[in-house]
Amino acid sequence: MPTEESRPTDKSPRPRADRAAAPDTVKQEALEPFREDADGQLLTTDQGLRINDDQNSLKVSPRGPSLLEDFILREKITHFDHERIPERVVHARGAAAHGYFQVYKSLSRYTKAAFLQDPSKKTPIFVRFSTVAGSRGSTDLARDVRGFAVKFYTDEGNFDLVGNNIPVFFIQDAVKFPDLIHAVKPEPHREIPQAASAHDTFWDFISLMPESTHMIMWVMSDRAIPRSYRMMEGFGVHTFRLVDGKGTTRFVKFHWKPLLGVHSVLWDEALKISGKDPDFHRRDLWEAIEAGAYPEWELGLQVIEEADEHKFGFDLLDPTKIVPEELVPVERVGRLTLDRNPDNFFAETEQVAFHPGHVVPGIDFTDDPLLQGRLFSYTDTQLLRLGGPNFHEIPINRPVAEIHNNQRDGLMRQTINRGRVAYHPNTLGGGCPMQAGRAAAGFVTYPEAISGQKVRERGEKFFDHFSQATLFWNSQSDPEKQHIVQALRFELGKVEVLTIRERMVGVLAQVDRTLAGMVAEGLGLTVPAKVDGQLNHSVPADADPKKFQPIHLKQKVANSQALSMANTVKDTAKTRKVAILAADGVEEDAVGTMQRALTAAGAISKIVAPHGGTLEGAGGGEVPVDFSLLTVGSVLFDAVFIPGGAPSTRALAGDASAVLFVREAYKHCKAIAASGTGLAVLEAAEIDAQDVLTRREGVTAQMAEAFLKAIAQHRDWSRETKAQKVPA
Ligand code: HDE
Repeated sequence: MPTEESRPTDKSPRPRADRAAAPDTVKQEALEPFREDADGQLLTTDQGLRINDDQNSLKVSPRGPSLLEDFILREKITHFDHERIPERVVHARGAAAHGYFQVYKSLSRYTKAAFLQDPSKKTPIFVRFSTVAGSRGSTDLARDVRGFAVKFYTDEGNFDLVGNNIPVFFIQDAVKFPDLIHAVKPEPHREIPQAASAHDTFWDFISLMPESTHMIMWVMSDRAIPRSYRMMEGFGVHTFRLVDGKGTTRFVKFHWKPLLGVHSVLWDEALKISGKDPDFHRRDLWEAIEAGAYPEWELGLQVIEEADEHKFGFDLLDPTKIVPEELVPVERVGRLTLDRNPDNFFAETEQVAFHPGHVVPGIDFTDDPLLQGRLFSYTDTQLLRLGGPNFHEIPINRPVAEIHNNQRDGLMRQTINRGRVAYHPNTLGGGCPMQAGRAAAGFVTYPEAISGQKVRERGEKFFDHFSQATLFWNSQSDPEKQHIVQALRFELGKVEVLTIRERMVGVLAQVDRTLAGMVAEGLGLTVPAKVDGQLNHSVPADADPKKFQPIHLKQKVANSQALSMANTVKDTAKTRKVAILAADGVEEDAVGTMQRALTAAGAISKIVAPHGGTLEGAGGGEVPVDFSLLTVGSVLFDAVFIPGGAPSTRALAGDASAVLFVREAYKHCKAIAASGTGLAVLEAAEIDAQDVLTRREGVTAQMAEAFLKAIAQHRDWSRETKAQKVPA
């Protein structure tokens, strides 16, 4: 039994419930003493000595040798030499923001977690989004799963929900994680390719590990190339437990649903964005928050009674499976808002340390073997990355709840613990710090009943590797299916060893023969009747491989709407970026009317022109240019508007970069509008005016309205087959 308060003296604890709840600004206030602002200040050394000359080192005569005595030079260079810390072994590339979380109504029926009880309570949070495979400096637009890690600074301690934007994972057991990551990372002999899964070692591994197939379907879909961090879902992936005030437990899957809907770019765009703006997602998040267009997500829960644990055609402990929303609906229970950018990337985004083991009373773990492995990994990795056991004292990692324990010392210790006692039990310290009883929100592990033999095995249902991969495929719209096929053709097309490609086509045939056929065609292969040898190579020595081969279990759901982005929110053009393509002689009225309509709808418009500075308008006015054509591409925008003005559109029609700009927007199925002589630019780009929005007579409010509707649709996929013939 867990020990309740042990109190050798009459000192009484201050139960957390008795303390005033921390205000939502508490984390920002806590960070304040650590913030530094050099405005109007004099330059000093790290010791506070004011520096008179920061231009010259100390030398014997102007052309003589430097002196070891120069403590200012040495301090500066030494600090510089030590600026780098190891980047995260995975999820190295990321961007983050501050915000808050608010529950809609008390969740006491499910959990006793204090931050989920009171709808008026705003819990401060810090969220970090990331890619997995690439280095810290790699492109944001890699085809990859995105990390979606949320740190809740609750009054009961930090709760970290360290999830991804894809609800399943590649592997079922933590022991395979280093293998997976070694396979996907740049190949070790020549460190190629960066931030890409399109290479032999990744597909060699995947083709031997059928448990990855479901995840592969997601990663080959456009989910792996989001339009924005603000437009992707988040998932806790594992099944967790909720524990209520009476000690009753239920299983839970955590979801984040973006209010702007789930949207992606096309692979061709991703490749081009990687060149035009490799910081695309990072910039997008930063700019939205600076503009006050705060990104928002709803927290969703799929709650499953403990008694229902075994009623599904999959195992709840298997992280390669989803719980279809048709079987257990997602309850939307609260909202996350990001409203503040970090002040300093390194201090906050780089040094933040997440850990799935950071939980609060009312939230507990399951025996998912991937989750169990993660519980070990995250502290371990911080010890290396952040240099020692005191990383919780780095300002961004400090809980807003007080810390009192007998942990002491270590590298870079900040806390000055007072008193002579650093052990428990004690009488010299009055028994403090005391253990917290349940009433004082002491964490008590859920007493799950377990009995069994020690084995290195997995649950039987874990071996159904393909049913949900097929479910995902069946649930996609036609354009989404096409994109998956193209992604697989691209990825496997980069694989040099033929047998790997062939084996992978064989694996895909287990998901769907049409899918496999389409991929095979692109690779110049045929779908084999049967995979050569056994399907699953993740088999222990001395085991019977037959026992490890995939099984097929009957599933209740054959098609799930929630899995397709075609069914997402498409009712807003908010925060969408529109390029207004113009040159000297543009009609200011057309620009103004459209700009006002876009701004009123919360969209952002930018003037893109052949040169920077300002444009001379047709009416003699000046139109300030935001970007020259040289510095951007339509891949960085959601839509394009070409206003009239004969000299302007003549210049654009004769400018190859302007024509390419429009062609690419068309090819990527984006909303395009042209007014007045703007149609001439469409003609020069050989775009059928029927396929886009045009008005020869100039812009009206109705036209702007129709344009906004088209932007809200994200893309016009009906144009795609035709658009693929566009040379751009
Ligand atoms: Fe992680 N993962 N992971 N992971 N993970 C890390 O921790 C690990 C897994 C996820 O923005 C590391 O602090 C193992 C699943 C995110 O700082 C490391 C296994 C999911 C982030 C680590 C997994 C994730 C990480 C590297 C298999 C989705 C970035 C740096 C057992 C639910 C957090 C660090 C941030 C980071 C280990 C699998 C999500 C090495 C061993 C599944 C979002 O500890």
